[in-house]
Amino acid sequence: MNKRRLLVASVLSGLALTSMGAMAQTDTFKIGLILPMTGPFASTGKQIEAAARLYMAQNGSTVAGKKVELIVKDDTSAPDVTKRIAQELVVNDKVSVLAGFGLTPLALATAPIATQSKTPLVVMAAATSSITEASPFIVRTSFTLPQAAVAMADWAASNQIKKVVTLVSDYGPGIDAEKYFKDRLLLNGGQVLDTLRVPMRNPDFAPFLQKVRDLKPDAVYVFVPSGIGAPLMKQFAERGLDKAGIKLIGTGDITDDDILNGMGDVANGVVTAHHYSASHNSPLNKKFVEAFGKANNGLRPNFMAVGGYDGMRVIYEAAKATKGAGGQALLDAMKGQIFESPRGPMFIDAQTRDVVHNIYIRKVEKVNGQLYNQEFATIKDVKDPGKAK
Ligand code: VNL
Repeated sequence: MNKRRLLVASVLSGLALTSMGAMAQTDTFKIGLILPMTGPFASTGKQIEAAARLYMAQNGSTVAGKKVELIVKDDTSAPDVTKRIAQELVVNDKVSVLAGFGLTPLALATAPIATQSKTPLVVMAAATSSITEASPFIVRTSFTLPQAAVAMADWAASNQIKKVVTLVSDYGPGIDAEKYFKDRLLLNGGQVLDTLRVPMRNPDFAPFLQKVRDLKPDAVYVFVPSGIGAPLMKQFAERGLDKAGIKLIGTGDITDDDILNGMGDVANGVVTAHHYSASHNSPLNKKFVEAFGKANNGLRPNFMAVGGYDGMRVIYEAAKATKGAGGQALLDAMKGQIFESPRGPMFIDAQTRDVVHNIYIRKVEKVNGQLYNQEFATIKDVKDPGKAK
């Protein structure tokens, strides 16, 4: 008798467990957010996580009747770690979406996981043009380097900057930044005196900046990833390039809002092209910057934060449309989304799954004693030039 009772009890509790398990699965919508939270690119992780949490605080933690669970993991910016974490999130946690991806190599390493498991992968930071072609399940809410580079080359050529030396981080986004700037400047009748590439990790800019000084260009055009702009800027001044009349221009990654205010006078007047400035003049952005600061000890959101915030928007709206279903349906509901971002108008091109948005030309200026990228010209609805074949 006892035996029978035990058996019934265990069958019942087993049933309870499975139905609870099933419930947990269908009643939650899991987002795996993989970011560099430690190491030289930790500011990117910090900004994106803060933005994702802000989006959830403002838009509720349920979507399509399901509880949204954000699982944040630190990949330490090592591609093999990103890939392993993604695999675990898909297999063990059964996430509906993989998101984050602070650097190009991290996104590229993980692309096969998205394809094999048919899991939408939202790139919130990495910006090499080709990333979206690495998997049909990749959607991007950050930007692409060619978008910013072409705009910068057009501005330079029409502003008496004819002779330029390029100086970029030696990996995907840097190569894009160099190529698209150079080709466009040449097309505009300008000259590129040299193309310098610095190591991506722990770069020593001094010998490269000395070379720039010796070549006496009108300007040096720079790409370094978010968080690395400050030492570059410091050495630019220390080597006396500003005194020698050499201008500093680049993509907005060098005047990153996360660290811009600490760069001091050397940053003042630097002109860059990018899709987001914390001082973008719109009611939506003012609200975003204020709420972000309030929730994060006064921290200023940078372009990484906006990529994370908009990425969450794309995920939430897609989940609403599919009533929480994942896979191909969720991916399809991400394509073609059009909305107002803190950066301005933006949409996800349904063909390329890449972001289309305005690129702004900005100049660093002091506003109420603080350095900001002040937008003064707009190139509207820019598609990724890397795909306009
Ligand atoms: C990348 C591009 C990374 C732009 C960045 O900062 C950036 C990338 C970490 O694609 O690796 O500003």
